[in-house]
Amino acid sequence: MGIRKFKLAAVQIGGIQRATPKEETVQRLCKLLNESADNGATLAVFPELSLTSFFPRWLIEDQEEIDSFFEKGDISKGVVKPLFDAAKERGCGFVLGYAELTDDGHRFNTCVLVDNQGQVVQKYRKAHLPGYVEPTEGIKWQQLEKKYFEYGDLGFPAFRPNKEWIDGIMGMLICNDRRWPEAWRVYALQGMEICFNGYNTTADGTALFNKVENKEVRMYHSDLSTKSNAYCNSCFAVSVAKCGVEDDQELIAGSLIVDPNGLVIAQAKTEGDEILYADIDLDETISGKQKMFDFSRHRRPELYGRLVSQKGAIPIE
Ligand code: CDV
Repeated sequence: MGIRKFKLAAVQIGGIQRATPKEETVQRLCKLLNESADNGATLAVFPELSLTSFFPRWLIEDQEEIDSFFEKGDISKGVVKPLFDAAKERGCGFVLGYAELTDDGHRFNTCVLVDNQGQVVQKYRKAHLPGYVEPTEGIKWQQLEKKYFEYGDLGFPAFRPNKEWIDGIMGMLICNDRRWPEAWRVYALQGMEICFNGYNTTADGTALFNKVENKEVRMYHSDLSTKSNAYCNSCFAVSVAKCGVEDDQELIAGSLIVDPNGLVIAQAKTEGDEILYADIDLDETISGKQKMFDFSRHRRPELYGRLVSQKGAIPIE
């Protein structure tokens, strides 16, 4: 058995403005990774769309500008290379969210897990895209993820990185995915022991619901999704925000690290760059997986057919 205990850093970052050059942002992320490593972390988790402002809030018509938000081809080369170099140099891997443009022209809201050797171990593409394809009239901020991205096509692939670094079963989700228990359960059915989720969640909700939602309620929903799914799947969960004011729009903070009981180990206190640390022992997932949530003894898949045969609710008469 390899390394089951390690120090994790959840790296919350404050807003990234539209005008900020990516090189500058990558330097900021490198500094935060170095600080995480200085404090003994061997894995740093960054949020969704960590390289740019949350551009789906705007209807952008200029294709060149749209393209400027995306990373084309191999993420380990080009503008993000210094972060890969830092990971290798410091022996501290990372999870990073970014907008991906594939060589054959597909666009996804993506994240990668990079190990302590600076190698990409796994890629995940956001499955549950919120928002709309078309802009909504009369509102200041849009939610156009369905316009700029395709639905993730990789499913929910659990993975094991190299054992000499961390010997565990991992999964990744992106922002809205955390609200969908099905995604967590598909991972948990592959034995997932820790789940990483980066988010960019707006503090009011106008773009989705055409009404202002209470910020505290939105924070509560974000926490609840992470805690309840960690408990019901007996895994650690790490949810990390890009937060604060970004181009005039407020994003919630509240990044947190949760244990397999759904209890909070660490939670952010600020609405800007802030690193949370936790000593993770993956063996803490075993008890829940062997008792309350021993799937092989207690699940009743023969009764769950609707979960995969039906999409929307069909209310009974
Ligand atoms: N970036 C996101 O996926 N945001 C959604 C909002 C739009 C509901 C979220 O789940 O936080």
